[in-house]
Amino acid sequence: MYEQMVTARYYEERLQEEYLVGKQPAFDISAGPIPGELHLAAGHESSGAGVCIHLRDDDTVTAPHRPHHIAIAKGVDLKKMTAEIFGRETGLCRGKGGHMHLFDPDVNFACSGIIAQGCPPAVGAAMAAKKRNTDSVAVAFLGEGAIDQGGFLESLNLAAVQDLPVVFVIEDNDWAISMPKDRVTDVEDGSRRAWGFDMPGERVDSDDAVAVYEAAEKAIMRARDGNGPSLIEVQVHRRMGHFMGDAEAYRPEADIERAKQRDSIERLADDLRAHGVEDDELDEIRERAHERVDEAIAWAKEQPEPDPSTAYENVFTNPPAQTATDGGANTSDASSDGDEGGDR
Ligand SMILES: Cc1ncc(C[n+]2csc(CCOP(=O)(O)OP(=O)(O)O)c2C)c(N)n1
Ligand SMILES: [Mg+2]
Repeated sequence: MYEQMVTARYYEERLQEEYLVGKQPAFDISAGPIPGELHLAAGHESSGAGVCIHLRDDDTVTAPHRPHHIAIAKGVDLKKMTAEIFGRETGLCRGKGGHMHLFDPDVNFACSGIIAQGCPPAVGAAMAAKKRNTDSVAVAFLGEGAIDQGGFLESLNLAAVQDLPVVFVIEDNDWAISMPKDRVTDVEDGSRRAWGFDMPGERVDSDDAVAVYEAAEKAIMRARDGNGPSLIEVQVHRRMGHFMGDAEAYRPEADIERAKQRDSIERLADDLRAHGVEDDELDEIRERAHERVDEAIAWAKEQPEPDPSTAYENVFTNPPAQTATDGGANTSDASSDGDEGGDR
């Protein structure tokens, strides 16, 4: 878990550096090697690592718009994921998805920029696992800002009524962009949403990866043993802005400070030391993680950019008339074009 967490933290530190290249002095979001939005998950690492350590490749994970720590812990190929974030041809989605739309069928991982969107597909994956008589499970991660979405609540209901092997994990970082949690819900403990669906709900109230590990173990074993769904809420902290470039004028300074002080990585390191792990060993893990990240980023930056002529392959839209290759008469469904990679 420590290795996954330090990998995720360092990965994002490196992405942050790469992201800022070419974007300043006036912040130009479309410039540089990583154009578009970038939502960093520094401060969320305990949830990804503490949950995914219990999962196998054949288990499904869906994640929201802040996905890197979860993708890394689920075992998504770091090189292909990085190439995707840099918009390269060899990326997980041929550079068309970017950082919010990673999709890796090898380890059954997907994420989306639409909040709570991962819940129905996770329930679908759980239903498929049950119908196939396997003991695979599905886990849907979402932010506390998404717990009033219909997709989430309907997913809880279907999962409960059909006893499906799915676990919902709410990452509560107290903020939904600039909106504090207490302005959108009177329910302080999001795991209580489970009560209305007669399923177990548990909140991990601290940045303690070991406590997440224990709560997730119970929920995932329950799902794997055929005993139905559970809901977990994990308190995490957003160490950064909502996205890169967010000046956070809405956020009290003390809240930013608090987020930085409650570091689940430091806490886990302290726990490990208390259990006899030497500093040398922790250094070694960190070095190995840094090497892996640096290698993935260097590899991704050398990858080719996609050929512009492939822009409308494998997407659910047609080219605008003036750019259509058939002279503007294209009325076909572009999603059926381009057989290569069509399974993605
Ligand atoms: C259905 C939908 N509505 C609105 C948005 C815009 N949006 C993007 S992130 C976000 C807040 C998400 O907050 P939370 O779920 O707590 O996740 P966090 O960013 O804190 O990790 C919103 C409203 C969206 N992506 N999808
Ligand atoms: Mg949030």
